Amino acid sequence: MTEPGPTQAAKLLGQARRVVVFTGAGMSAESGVPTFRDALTGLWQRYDAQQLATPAAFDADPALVWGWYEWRRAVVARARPHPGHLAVAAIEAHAPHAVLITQNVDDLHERAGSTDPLHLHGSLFAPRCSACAHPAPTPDPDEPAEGRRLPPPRCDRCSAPIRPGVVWFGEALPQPALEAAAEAAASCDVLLTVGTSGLVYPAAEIPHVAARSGATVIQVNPEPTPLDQVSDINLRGPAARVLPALVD
Ligand code: BJW
Ligand code: ZN
Repeated sequence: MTEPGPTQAAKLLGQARRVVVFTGAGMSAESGVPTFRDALTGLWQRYDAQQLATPAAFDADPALVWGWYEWRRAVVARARPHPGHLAVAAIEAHAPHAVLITQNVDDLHERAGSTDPLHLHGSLFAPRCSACAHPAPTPDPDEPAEGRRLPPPRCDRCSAPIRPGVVWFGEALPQPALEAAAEAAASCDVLLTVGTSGLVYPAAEIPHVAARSGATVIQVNPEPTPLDQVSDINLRGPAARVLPALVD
């Protein structure tokens, strides 16, 4: 028997009552947003993303970390959703019950028409005070030059530095989003995982939860990942090409 492919995946998605779509950085790659592991291009190359995305890095050098995030926010603001983002919105619209769970801190799903994605790792567009958590306005989009350190603005309540509204290593994920994601994964018929390395926990647990609960797991990724083990169908290719073929 041949390996199940896109035709089988499209059929399963088309027939499912409860669908979960779970996305990672590869989902946005073809919109020009580098993946987390490729994020350090240009002048940022001498830094390590895993070390910049930590509370310790922000405490040690807030201007370095704030500058990196402001540069990334400018990259995202210039980016546009691709046909894969539109296909995800179409899958959501077609299924009787659908939940979109994303690890991405960009807003490309929303701009493609997806409603209320669960952002497990926060957002580039929700800065808050690093001390009292009071929400802060997103600064004007005059983008910092690539590689520029930029002192963060200060909280208007307590004057502590403003931090990006993202989840750094060692920090807890937003509890309501994580609970809703785990619940959706435990009760879906089909989970479609797209463009994630499946290495960062607890988010990477989501496809495992679905598989353990008896759901069919479909993976879209050009490269093998640890999620191959729980995937019933592996579609090896880029999101912008593979996803539209699932909704034709
Ligand atoms: C394409 C493509 C194309 C390319 N089409 N595909 C269990 C075991 C071991 C460690 C831990 C564990 N549990 C927790 C940990 C520690 C840690 C962790 O997981 N570390 C691992 C590295 C080992 N986890 C945490 O610290 C988490 N917090 C926590 O556990 O807290 C405990 C706690 C509880 C209670 C109180 C207090 C604490 C937090 C994790 C937060 C992760 N945050 C980041 C940064 C967000 C902000 C930012 O963007 O800067 O989130 S890290 C980074 O990784 C980012 C991403 O969302 C996340 C996942 O990455 P993703 O999306 O998978 O991207 P990549 O780049 O890894 O992969 C891209 C993929 O796309 C590849 O597979 C490509 O092939 C593919 N691709 N082009 C389709 N065109
Ligand atoms: Zn404050």
